[in-house]
Amino acid sequence: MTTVEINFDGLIGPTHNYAGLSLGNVASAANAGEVSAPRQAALQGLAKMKRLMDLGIPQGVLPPQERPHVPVLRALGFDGSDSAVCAAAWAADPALFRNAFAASAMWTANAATVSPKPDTADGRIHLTVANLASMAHRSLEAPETEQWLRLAFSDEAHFCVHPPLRFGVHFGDEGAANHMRLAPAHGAPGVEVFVYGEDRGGRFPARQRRRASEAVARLHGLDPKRTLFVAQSDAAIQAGAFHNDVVAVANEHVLFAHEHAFEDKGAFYAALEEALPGVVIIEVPANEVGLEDAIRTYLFNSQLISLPPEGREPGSMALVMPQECRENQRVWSYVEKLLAADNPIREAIVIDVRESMRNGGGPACLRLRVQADAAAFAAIDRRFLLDEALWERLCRVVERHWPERITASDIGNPALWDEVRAARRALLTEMRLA
Ligand code: SUG
Repeated sequence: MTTVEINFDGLIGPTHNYAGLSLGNVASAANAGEVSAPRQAALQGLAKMKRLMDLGIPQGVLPPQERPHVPVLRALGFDGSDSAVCAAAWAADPALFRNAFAASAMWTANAATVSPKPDTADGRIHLTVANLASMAHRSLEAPETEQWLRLAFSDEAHFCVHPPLRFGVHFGDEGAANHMRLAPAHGAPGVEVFVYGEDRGGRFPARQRRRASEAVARLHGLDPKRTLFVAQSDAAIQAGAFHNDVVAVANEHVLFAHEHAFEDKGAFYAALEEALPGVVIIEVPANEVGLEDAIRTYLFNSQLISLPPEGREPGSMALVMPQECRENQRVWSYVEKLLAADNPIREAIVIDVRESMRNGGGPACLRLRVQADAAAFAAIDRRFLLDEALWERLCRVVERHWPERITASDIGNPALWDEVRAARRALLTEMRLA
């Protein structure tokens, strides 16, 4: 077995709701207060995992985190039983409680930054847990994320898991969503591209600090000659591209990016071409797909994947894209043109992750990529790897335990708190993680 790429998707948790918590994420703001469908959301996510598994691509899964996050509420002075803590927090500060209720750990592209063996000085796979300091609800995720990653990747002969960066927003780090790796093949040495934002006083904040990216590159022992730090364009951030993966995606030697993704694209493309001769840069012109359409449809938040060679031209890739792309005439015309042109992207696989999309999370947000050779693959804790049987069992747990819908006022309902806690417990038991 050569080096494979495993997608670790976050299983969408039973508290999935629309609370409008993310400034700069236009979908989250637009849908604030709407009724969510957690059961359907989780089944959509599971269907996406199955679709990739059926293509022969290894698939992993990370469980939802404990929400409501009772420990953080206790640490803020609410006490009593778990239910009493929640009731007191909801009564005193509903906005705080909504932050402690978010299911946002589903977007595992923000769980960590991952550098595979061929890029690191010690030849191990390095993972740095993202601190997600910029948004209150997301800043709660790091400790449990670290716990799961340490369990899944516990074999120190192959993996090195780093804790989240300190210094809060000063070193704001949002993980793989602002990181791209380009290489001739998954198993070959690659160029790691860290995309950061610079606050220019606009209405929306930049979330990824350059210093954070530099720290991650140091911790992973990356070769400076094959490491690029690139500023995200402020125009993209202000249009609602709060992470780079909303306007660009890379796979092997292919970069697929919007014309306005980067502040100085000329310098970036030149540096990339020098570091990786043979790189294919597919730039989508703004007059064909404007930033607004790109952000509404999440074309660039597609998963760009290498397809197994059976029955295909070698080196064929596919974009696993949200159905919102199919529904937008301008974007779909572009996709049809792209598929007909001479480049490695041969297929568009259209999927439905509408519930996640309505919070600004597309297919690529829902997965963390880990590239592993045969020995590292064998060393991953099997409980986090999906096969047909586990997939079936997870679907049954979701169907049985996940709430059908959550309204804005349900978030303060004690019966719902009990229901979602029991749902997560049932899932952890099924995954043998309880
Ligand atoms: O951080 N949405 C997430 C979406 C993350 C998407 N991830 C990537 N682009 N990789 C965020 O803004 C909304 C939650 C709410 O409003 O209820 C939210 O957290």
